[in-house]
Amino acid sequence: MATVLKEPSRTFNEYLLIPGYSGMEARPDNVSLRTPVVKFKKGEESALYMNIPLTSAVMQAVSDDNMAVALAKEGGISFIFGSQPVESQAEMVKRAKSYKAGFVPSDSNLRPDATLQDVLDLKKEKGHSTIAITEDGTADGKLLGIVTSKDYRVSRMDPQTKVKEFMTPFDKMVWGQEGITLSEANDIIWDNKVNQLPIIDKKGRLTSFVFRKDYDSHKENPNELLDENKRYIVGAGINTRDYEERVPALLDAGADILVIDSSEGYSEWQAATIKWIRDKYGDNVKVGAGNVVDADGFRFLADCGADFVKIGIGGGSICITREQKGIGRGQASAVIDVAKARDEYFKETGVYIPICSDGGIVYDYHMTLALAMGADFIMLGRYFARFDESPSAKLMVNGNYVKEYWGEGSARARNWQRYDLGGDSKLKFEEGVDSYVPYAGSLHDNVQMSLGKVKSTMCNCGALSIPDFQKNAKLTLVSAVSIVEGGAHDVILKEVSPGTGQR
Ligand code: MZP
Repeated sequence: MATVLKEPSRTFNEYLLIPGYSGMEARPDNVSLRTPVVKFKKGEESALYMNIPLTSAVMQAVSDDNMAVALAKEGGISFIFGSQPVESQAEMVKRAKSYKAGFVPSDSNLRPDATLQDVLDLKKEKGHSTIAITEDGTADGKLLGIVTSKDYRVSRMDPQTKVKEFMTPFDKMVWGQEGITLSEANDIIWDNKVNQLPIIDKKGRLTSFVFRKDYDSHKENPNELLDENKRYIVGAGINTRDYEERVPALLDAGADILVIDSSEGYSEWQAATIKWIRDKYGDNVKVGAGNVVDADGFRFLADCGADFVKIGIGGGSICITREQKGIGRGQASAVIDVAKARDEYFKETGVYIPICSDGGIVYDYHMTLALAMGADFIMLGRYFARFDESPSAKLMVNGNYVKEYWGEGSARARNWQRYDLGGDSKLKFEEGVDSYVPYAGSLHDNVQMSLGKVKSTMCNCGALSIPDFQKNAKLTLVSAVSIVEGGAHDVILKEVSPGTGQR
C-alpha cells in the first residue's frame, strides 16, 4: 500500500512564532532582508542577492516589464511570464532592462496639426500636462516641439487652434542628447529652470523625458536591485517544451535569471531542461526549478543542478489542483520539509541551494512564517496582482475597485506547457480559476508596509538577518480554538479589522 505520512499537511495559518530575547539593537532599521537567490559553496558568496525576499509570480496577471521595474526598485525580482510567444516575452525583458531610472518614455504625444481640444482631451485621459509634439504623433517620432500648460490659455483661445501655432517649437526648447546621465540631465533642468527635459537621439527623434521630480532615484529607492551596468535585475519564466528557442532569446534580451515554471517539478522534463542549459552555457546562466513539496523532489532538482528550488503545489489562491487532482501539500509542511532537505544537502555537499516558497501567502505574517520555516525568499501572485503596477485591468465591481487575477492553469491563460506531461499540446482540464482581487494601490507603499511588519516580528525574535531568523526562530502549532483568540474577539468592532479583514 501507499506510504502514509504521519504528519498532516499544514498551512501557514496553523503556526505562530514565539518571541525570542531581543536586545536594544533589535530595531526594524537594523534588520537586513538581503537574501541569496542562487546556489553557492560554503564560505563563498552567492552570485545574486535580493535586497528584499520577494519575487513576483510567473503569471500573465502579475509579472510584465512594468512590474519588473517596480519590484526591482524595491529590491526584489519579477519573473516575467512565459505563457506568451518568445518574441513578446523577450521584448518585455528588453524593455525592463533598458528602463533607465528617471528617463521616462513619453506617454502623451500629438502631431503639430492637432488642436488645442486634442491637447485638453489627452491631458484629461493621461493626467499629464507635458505633451511631446512629434512629426508623426508617436513617442519616438522626430521632435518638433512641446506643449505644457504654460503654452495656452483655455479661456482666451479657440479650441480648434492648431498645436503648431502655440507649442514651444524645437529651436526654442531645451533638450538633452541621448547618452547623458541622469545627473547631467538634472543639471540642465535646474540651470534652465524647466520642469522637464526631452531627450533626443542623433536623428532628432524623441527617446524619453526626464522630469524634475525624478532627480534622485537611488535616494528614493535605496534598495533598488541593479546589475553592474546599473540596469534593473530582471527574471523570466521558461517551460520544459520550447527552451531551445526561448532561453537564447531571453538571454539576448538581457534576462539575469530564469526559472522553470511548472506546476510539478519532480520530473525528467526539468532534468532535460536544466541539462540543456548546462551543456550550452555551463554555470553562467542561472536557472531555478520547481515546484516540489518534499525532500525527494528537492534532492532530485538539486542533483539536476538547479540554482534555486521553488516549493508549492496547490496552495496558490487561484489554484484548484488539489480539488481537481488530489495532489499537493499544505505550504507550511512543504517549506519545512524542503528546508530540512536543503540544510542536509548543505551539510553533505557544502553547497547551499536557496529555496523559494511559492504561493499561498494571504496575510503579511505568512511571509514572516515562510522565512522562519527556512525559505530564503517568497514568490507571490495574488499579493502583487492587486497593485497599480500589475498588468491586469482595474475595474469597479459592486462599488469597489478590483483587479483581475487569473491562474496560469485557467482556460484564460492557456498555459498548457506549465501542466504538460506529454501528449497533445493543449490544456486538458483547468487547474486554475479566473477571479478578482481587491485593488490595493501602489506596490511601493504596500511592500514597505508588509516588510515593516516582517522586520518588526524578526526583532521580536531577536533576529537581524534572514539566516539568523531561520536558525533561531521558534514556531508553535496553533489549536483551532486558539486561532479565535488571535483575532479581535469578544468586542463589537467599529471597523473592519486591518489584520484579518473581519468585522
Ligand atoms: P498566490 O500568491 O496567488 O497564492 O499563488 C501564486 C502561485 O500560484 C504562482 O506563483 C504559481 O506557482 C501558482 N499558480 C499559478 N497559476 C496557477 C493555477 O492556475 C497556480 N493553478 O497554481
